[in-house]
Amino acid sequence: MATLSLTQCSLFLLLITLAASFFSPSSAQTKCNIKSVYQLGDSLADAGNVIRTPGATIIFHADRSPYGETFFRRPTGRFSNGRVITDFISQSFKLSFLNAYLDRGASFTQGVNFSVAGATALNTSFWTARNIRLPTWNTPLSNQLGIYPLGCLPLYLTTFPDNNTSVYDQLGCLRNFNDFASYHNRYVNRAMANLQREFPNVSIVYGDFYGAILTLIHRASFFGFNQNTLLSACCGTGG
Ligand SMILES: *[C@@H]1O[C@H](CO)[C@@H](O)[C@H](O)[C@H]1NC(C)=O
Ligand SMILES: *[C@@H]1O[C@H](CO)[C@@H](O)[C@H](O)[C@H]1NC(C)=O
Ligand SMILES: *[C@@H]1O[C@H](CO)[C@@H](O)[C@H](O)[C@H]1NC(C)=O
Ligand SMILES: *[C@@H]1O[C@H](CO)[C@@H](O)[C@H](O)[C@H]1NC(C)=O
Ligand SMILES: CC(=O)N[C@H]1CO[C@H](CO)[C@@H](O)[C@@H]1O
Repeated sequence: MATLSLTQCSLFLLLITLAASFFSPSSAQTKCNIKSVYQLGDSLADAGNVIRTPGATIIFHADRSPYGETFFRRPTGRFSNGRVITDFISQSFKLSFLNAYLDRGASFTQGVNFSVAGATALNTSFWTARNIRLPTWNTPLSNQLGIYPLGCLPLYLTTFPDNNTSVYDQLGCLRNFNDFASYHNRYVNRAMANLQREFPNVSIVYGDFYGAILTLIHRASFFGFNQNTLLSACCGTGG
């Protein structure tokens, strides 16, 4: 992987973290100035790759309003009304926002954003061998990526409704999907431990999105969310 031939002061994010405070005091942030950030991921961190992938905007609409309306004031391909978490990390290191790697002519001197919405951890041949069809624009990442509690997402709650109340946990999330996400994330942690052994001089950070989102749902009022509409989407698919 080309991204691993990094200098000591590059940050290699397999995932995105909720805040710079996730970094321990002994981390790269305090030892040296971070000069660049390399991001891999999916729609949680996509800064404009999928909208540059031919055909993808038929399903992924981050090229249009209301995406981007509160910060960039225009859609940038981020799956957010404003910045994605990588943008906050870059800002905290006083770096410019990461450019999408498909953005021809953009500057990559401070790192690059490889995240693509809908990315799969396994490559396309894995799926076709099992007769599972993916969209032709699917962008596989050879890396394992952590995922959030899928069973709490409005999209999944809407797509897989169930009259059997015991399939939901006390938060109203679908248990099976969350168990599956936890299982996946356990393997991500193992893979990252191996990667860290292989590249001892690179800071590899695991952002625990799963735990962070569960905390957010548990303490919704504290974070300023309305408990009653927490698991509903404002618009679009699900809710
Ligand atoms: C897909 O992944 C498998 C397993 O990691 C690997 O053996 C294979 O070479 C990869 N195929 C492509 C087309 O990258
Ligand atoms: C749930 O129950 C309602 C009313 O009995 C029924 O119309 C609906 O199809 C059921 N939904 C599912 C997902 O089983
Ligand atoms: C409801 O779901 C639980 C947990 O998945 C399952 O054990 C139980 O058999 C289901 N009940 C019915 C009536 O389908
Ligand atoms: C890691 O950094 C140390 C100190 O700069 C250096 O001695 C060592 O060779 C480096 N190891 C690798 C694998 O690059
Ligand atoms: C704000 C900024 O400079 N970020 C860039 C990140 O990538 C997107 C997509 O390439 C660009 O539109 C932004 O300009």
